[in-house]
Amino acid sequence: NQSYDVAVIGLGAVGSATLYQLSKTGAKVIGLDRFAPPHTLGSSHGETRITRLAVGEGEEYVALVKRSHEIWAELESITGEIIRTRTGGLLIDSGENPWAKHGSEGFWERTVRFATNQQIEHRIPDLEEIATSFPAFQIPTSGKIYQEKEAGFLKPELAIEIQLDLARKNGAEQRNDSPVQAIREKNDGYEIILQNETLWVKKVVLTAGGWIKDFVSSEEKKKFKICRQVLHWLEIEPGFTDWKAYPVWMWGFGGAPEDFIYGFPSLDGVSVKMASESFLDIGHPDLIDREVSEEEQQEFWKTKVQGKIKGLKNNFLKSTVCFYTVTEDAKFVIEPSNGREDFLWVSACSGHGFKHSAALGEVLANRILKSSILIAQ
Ligand code: PYC
Repeated sequence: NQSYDVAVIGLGAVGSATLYQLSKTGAKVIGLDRFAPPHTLGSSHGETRITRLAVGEGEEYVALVKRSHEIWAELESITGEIIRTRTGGLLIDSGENPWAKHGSEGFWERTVRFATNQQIEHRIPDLEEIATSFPAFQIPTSGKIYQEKEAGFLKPELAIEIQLDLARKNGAEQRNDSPVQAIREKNDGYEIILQNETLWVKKVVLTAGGWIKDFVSSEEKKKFKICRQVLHWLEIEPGFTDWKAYPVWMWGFGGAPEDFIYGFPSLDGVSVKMASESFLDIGHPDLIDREVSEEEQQEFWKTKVQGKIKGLKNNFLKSTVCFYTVTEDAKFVIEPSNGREDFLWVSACSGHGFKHSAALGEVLANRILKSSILIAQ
């Protein structure tokens, strides 16, 4: 059997970051993925992800996103590629109803509070100013706006690819198309059962996204909802506004978690990417419908675009499906498996994880390397 110090299972946002960080330490590491990352079947594809510093989901996440920005800057200087683009960001609350998840009640207020506490540069612009600068947003007079300077977007596929490339250059092994059949606990390590091979590893970091459900107990499975998400690229109405100059934006407009839209500046001058969120539990990533029907697009147009966003045509140039793995409180899960610190499982970024992933990889790499076999339950 081949043997390694650490196996990282699942090479998406957090797994690729963990493999990269481990590879810098000289440990003998292997990364495994059921597909060939960066791929379009998980939670980290679709061109862009928002990054913002005042993380309304929890003040404890602010340090993680700040550290991630530093790591991406390091990766950019190593490779000459651009992972993060600072566009500024708007968080709009229609003020008609408290809105949920991005979300939970008071998300806008928490964002402002965390920005103030953490000295994050921000302003509360008035509606007239935003109507002049960004006329696409049809914000009701009850609306309120938070504006953050450091917000912007990340290129998720590029970030994953760079971290995996660098990890391999540092000596990490990477196996694509290698679904793990089972992980068997031994006294001094783990057997990782692949289709035609068994690996022996001292430690495991399981970063399999929604596929974590294949490896945890039935009780633990219940913690995770698998929620299908659809990303749309809508054609720009020529001459209305300069969509390339827009910030990233998030907008809550009602009392349900789905009463939420977000979007990006146009990258190509032809289309704008925007999306909503769904919290319906599909059960397992393998059960997700990957097709997007015209009916679904028209429903999105009617309920999420019409009356809210101007300067876009009812013409969907592209729609793609990804998913969130979601916990009840939208907090991340990092847990020793069976009480063993030498097997960490990590999941459920609940739709707000990508911006934290580089730093999470660093945290996980440090923690797994320091771990000894058993901790008291
Ligand atoms: O975490 O910034 C975020 C986000 C926006 C929309 C979905 N996730």
